[in-house]
Amino acid sequence: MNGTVNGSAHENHTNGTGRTIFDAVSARIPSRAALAVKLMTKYRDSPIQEVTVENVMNGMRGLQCILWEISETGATGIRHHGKSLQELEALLPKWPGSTQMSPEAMLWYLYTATVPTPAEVQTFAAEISARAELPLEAQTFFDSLPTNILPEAQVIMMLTFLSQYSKFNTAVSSGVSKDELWRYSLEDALDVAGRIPLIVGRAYAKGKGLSTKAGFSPSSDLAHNFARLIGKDSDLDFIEFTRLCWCLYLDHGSSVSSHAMRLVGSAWSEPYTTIATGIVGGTGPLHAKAIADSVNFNLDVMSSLGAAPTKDEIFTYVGNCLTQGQIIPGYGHALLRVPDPRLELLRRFLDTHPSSDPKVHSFLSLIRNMNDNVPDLLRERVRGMKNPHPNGDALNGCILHAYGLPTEYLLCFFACSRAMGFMSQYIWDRALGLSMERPLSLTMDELLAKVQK
Ligand code: NMX
Ligand code: MLT
Repeated sequence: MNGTVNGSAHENHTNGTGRTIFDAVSARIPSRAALAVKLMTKYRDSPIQEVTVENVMNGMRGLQCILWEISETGATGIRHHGKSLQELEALLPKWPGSTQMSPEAMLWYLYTATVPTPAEVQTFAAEISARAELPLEAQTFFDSLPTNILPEAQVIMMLTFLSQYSKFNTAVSSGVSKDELWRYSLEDALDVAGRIPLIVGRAYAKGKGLSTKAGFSPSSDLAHNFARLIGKDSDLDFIEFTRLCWCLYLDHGSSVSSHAMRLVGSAWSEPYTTIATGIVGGTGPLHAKAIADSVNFNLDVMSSLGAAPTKDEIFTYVGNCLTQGQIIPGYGHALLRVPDPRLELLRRFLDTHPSSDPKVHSFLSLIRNMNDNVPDLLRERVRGMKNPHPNGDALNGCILHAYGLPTEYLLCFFACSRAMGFMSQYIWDRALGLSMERPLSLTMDELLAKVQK
């Protein structure tokens, strides 16, 4: 057995088909640990950047100060271990029968910086699938939650309930060496990867009055299993889109949700509660709540202007919102300074999977029309806005809505992906023995005194 506390963890499902994720992470640790030591000895006091007043006043924008092992983020889009999403799309093995990126393959890559073989992807998927179960008392707890609580609140509560099953926590309290804690966090990470789609699926089933009996099939991948849980087993386009979306949103550096998890996890909070924190971060309308807000905004536009408004009509409608001081969801980005590269992949999916339903077709062409025209208005009206382009949230939720996923489940849908992706950072934080986050804080008076000195 790998990574068990007192033999309590699952046996890994190698099936003789290749390395397990534990083997692959373990193989990478010596070289990364050596690099960490080099940085912290030879270059410990070397400056990399000046800190300006703007960095401090402006939510740490532009400050390169959080170590992120799995990706580099910049103005033009994310690179995971040096590779763009487009490059990874070409490189990573696909799930049999799928044309889209595989979340399992991408996750493996995030954890290990190596492209998995198809056999490794199968083994990894089986490993996660085998962990997709909920203890009976957790099921009872979940069933006892009233349905008038938001799905994300139910998921957050369930995750905090599940913290009692954290193998990482058990390892810490049993005095396991710091050097070995990554194994237990990886145990939890794999449990969470199986459990979070299950929890979200149950929240959906409960809200919709569907049977909650569906479980994971070991021969299906995560996306297909999730679709089964929410009764969309036969909607192949939905399954394909889930694969793509989950790959695109696993990680985007220290975004609010990820940074929240990074901060909390840095104090060794166990993975379940850490992930709940990330979902809390996602509830902000400037961050992931923008996904649902964008769908609702576009539905309002459609009911006011119809499916094919002119540019003038769009300008008048959106202009009025701006006059009222509203934020237009789905436009702008705190980091990107070009159109969100994820949009290109989302749009390509739409082009290659056109809907035969005329209502869906007209809603999605309205979004395209909005995405083409709103930036011109934002350029004109919101002078300080650094990036008037649509971001991924202008489209991702709209496509899911068109597939019949109601807006109230969108945050949870994306939480599955962000939770799984972030855990690849969490385990590296433990493997490299990185410190708890604790920056210094200062008042505006102190800031002024510093610059006037
Ligand atoms: N609608 C109206 N005003 C905006 C928008 C927008 N979509 N985006 C930025 N602004 C305003 C912003 O409020 C700020 O105003 P002020 O100077 O009065 O404070 C000004 O433009 C400059 O903002 P930026 O520096 O360009 O953007 P910032 O880094 O502060 O914020 C976001 C980035 C993403 C928070 C902001 O663009 C926004 O609120 N967008 C809408 C919500 C959204 O779509 N969020 C999803 C984020 C991306 N994602 O992929 O998850
Ligand atoms: C994300 O993927 O969470 C967004 O692009 C937000 C961000 O990067 O800040």
